[in-house]
Amino acid sequence: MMRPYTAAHADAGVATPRRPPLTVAIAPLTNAPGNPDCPAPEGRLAQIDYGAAHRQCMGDPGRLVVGLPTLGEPALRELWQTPAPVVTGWQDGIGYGQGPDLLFAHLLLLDPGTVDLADLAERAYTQLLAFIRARGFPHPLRMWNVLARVHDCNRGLERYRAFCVGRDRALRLAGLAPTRFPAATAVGAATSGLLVYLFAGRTPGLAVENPRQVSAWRYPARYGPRPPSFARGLHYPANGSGCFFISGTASVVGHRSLHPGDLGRQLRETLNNLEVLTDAAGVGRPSLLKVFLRDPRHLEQTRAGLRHWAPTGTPVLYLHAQVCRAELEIEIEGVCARPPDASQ
Ligand code: 3EB
Repeated sequence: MMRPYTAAHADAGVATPRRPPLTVAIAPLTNAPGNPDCPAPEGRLAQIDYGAAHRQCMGDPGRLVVGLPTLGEPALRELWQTPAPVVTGWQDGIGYGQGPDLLFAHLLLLDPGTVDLADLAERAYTQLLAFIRARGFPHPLRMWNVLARVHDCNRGLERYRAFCVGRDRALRLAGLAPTRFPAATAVGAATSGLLVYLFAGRTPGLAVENPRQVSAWRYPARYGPRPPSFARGLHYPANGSGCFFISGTASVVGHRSLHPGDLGRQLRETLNNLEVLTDAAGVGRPSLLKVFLRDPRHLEQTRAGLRHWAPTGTPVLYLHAQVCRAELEIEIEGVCARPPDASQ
């Protein structure tokens, strides 16, 4: 039942031996590693489960429960595997799994709403960036941000926009130029807490921007005092054990949201954006997709629309989440992989 997809990229001119590739798969919640009945395999870099509330698992630092409900049956989880042994541990509230080429790390901060979310986001990012640097993986490649009450007000600013202020401060203080920003997703959850988790690398990735979209870090000030600091997509070649990370992608053209409130049109625009981005990156169709829906009633319509676009058998994980612009109904992220044969 588990459908692994291999993420491998041609790594021209690299003298070091190619490692076996990274794989990312989604699997049913049952009969999968992480079940009490089924111990974690050697090379499990990260296991991301979805549930009602965020939860770090003290006994298993490589496992994270993200407080977003999955839509449809059966409940699914995400598994990231590297063939080499993975070291896991805890440090100052950060849980991690470390493979040879990638570091997985997660941090969950209390977010009572009395603290400025800009300050909280800056703290989370500063802590995570210092941690990955100290472990020898200084390059943030792919980051997920899950916020509570994303559209509520934080000192006169929408909370998502306050989050962007703090994230941008921390990334810039860490000396990261915008061209080195990671691929990212930022969504709202019904559960409390600020959850940030990531993959980081020993070497930098290569950011790819979307020709149909203004780079998020160049958004005009009408979307908030500091723009969202992320790249639309990012290549990470790493000895053949890499992939292309696709950021959360929505019905944004230029910098504007198109088709407010219209799921069908937003889905088509989003798929168009994904198509143009993967073309620009020189990769094929994503081999794994994650869909964030503001309204769970849109599940069947979205499924039907995606069937025509994603190759048959592409694993798709549907999650109930708030997209960070209030007028957007849907956001889609993904990972692009190539079978190892195709990358030689
Ligand atoms: C957009 O294109 C839609 O703030 O990290 C997508 C992916 C979006 C990531 C983020 C925001 C973020 O602007 C929103």
